[in-house]
Amino acid sequence: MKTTAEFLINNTAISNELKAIATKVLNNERITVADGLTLYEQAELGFVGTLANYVREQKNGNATYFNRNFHIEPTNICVYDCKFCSYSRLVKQKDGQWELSVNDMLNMVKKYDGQAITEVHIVGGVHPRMDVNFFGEALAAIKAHRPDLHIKGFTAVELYYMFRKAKMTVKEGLQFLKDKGLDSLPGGGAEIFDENIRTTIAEDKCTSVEWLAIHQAAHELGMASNCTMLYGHIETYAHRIDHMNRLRELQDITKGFNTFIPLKFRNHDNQMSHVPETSVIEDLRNYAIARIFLDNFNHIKAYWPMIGRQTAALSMNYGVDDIDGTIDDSTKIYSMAGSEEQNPALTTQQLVELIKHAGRTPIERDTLYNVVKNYSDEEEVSTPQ
Ligand code: V47
Ligand code: SF4
Repeated sequence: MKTTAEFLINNTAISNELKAIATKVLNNERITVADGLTLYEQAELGFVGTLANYVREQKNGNATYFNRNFHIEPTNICVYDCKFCSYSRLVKQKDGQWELSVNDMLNMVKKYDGQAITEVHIVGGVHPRMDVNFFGEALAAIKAHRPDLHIKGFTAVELYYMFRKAKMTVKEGLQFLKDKGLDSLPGGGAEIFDENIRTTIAEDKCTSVEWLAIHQAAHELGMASNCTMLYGHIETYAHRIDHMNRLRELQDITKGFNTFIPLKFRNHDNQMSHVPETSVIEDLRNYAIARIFLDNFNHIKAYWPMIGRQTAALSMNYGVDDIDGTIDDSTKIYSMAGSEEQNPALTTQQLVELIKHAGRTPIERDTLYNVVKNYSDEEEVSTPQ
């Protein structure tokens, strides 16, 4: 509520610099890169939380969104060797690898026949032989079987590799996959855009400029997408703000991003296991600052399988208005990296309860934030902007 946020401006314990930022936020003015950095460096959780909650309630009222989805991870074989990744196996490794055929993927979709699932999220390693035609065939088979299912698939990293191999321009490749049934892009592979940090933790994979260009091209073809930021490893606060600023600039041009998803670095069983993980307080501060900084994003998503149900519940008071989906134990990316949820699966009822216990109104959405069902007893539904 504005009155709660206005209290910050009258609080003598708060510096004038922070009060000036609070005034901008309460007047719905955009904060600058320097303001964002000041928030990271100086603001306590209570301060950013109050402002973020103000922004969140202005944009989404009391609603917290979720969807019914499952994941297909076609392979964990990857030509890259990102230092933070616990999931991939290099092509030359002999154990623990998996590769799904088109039929395997179709059978996974068939498991959900008759269930009110609205989205399948397809993401995996960058396999040297799973090419654009293979994925085109998979998309077409899934669409033919279940035309109503929204297919959100492939990070810009996977797309960049498969288009380059097929000698297709980004636009040609995206159009090809769109024609086969691809509806939107997930937000993975963004990691951190700063070129030095990116090269250190994710050598050789598509650059920040290429990642942004693929999302821009998707938006221009009428496909929505998500975006992420992998934080809490070797990056600085300045790198986080720079990352979000590049996203904010693209969003000003295309308005094509649905949601921003901060991804907390997990250090289990990867080449960066020596890097300590961030605290929950830092995670909540990060959600809040993202909510304040990204004024042209309608939604901020906390990915519950990664941070766990407790932090997901807390995050709804720190700018988050979406906690992703039912997942149904179909993803390994985070459980292999040491996430809170080892076998992530929540029924719709459990998600609804989680949101209600946090004092929010559960709204089931589809991928594009159309309301599927309002689970509150209240009459009023907060419509997405
Ligand atoms: O790009 C990999 C991250 C991403 C680790 O768009 C790690 O709706 C933390 O992007 N610690 C893939 N993060 C997953 C992703 C995603 C997830 C949920 C929803 C959506 C969406 C997108 O996972 C990778 C990378 O940034 N990741 N390893 C790790 N150890
Ligand atoms: Fe491959 Fe993605 Fe893991 Fe990097 S993060 S090694 S691109 S699966």
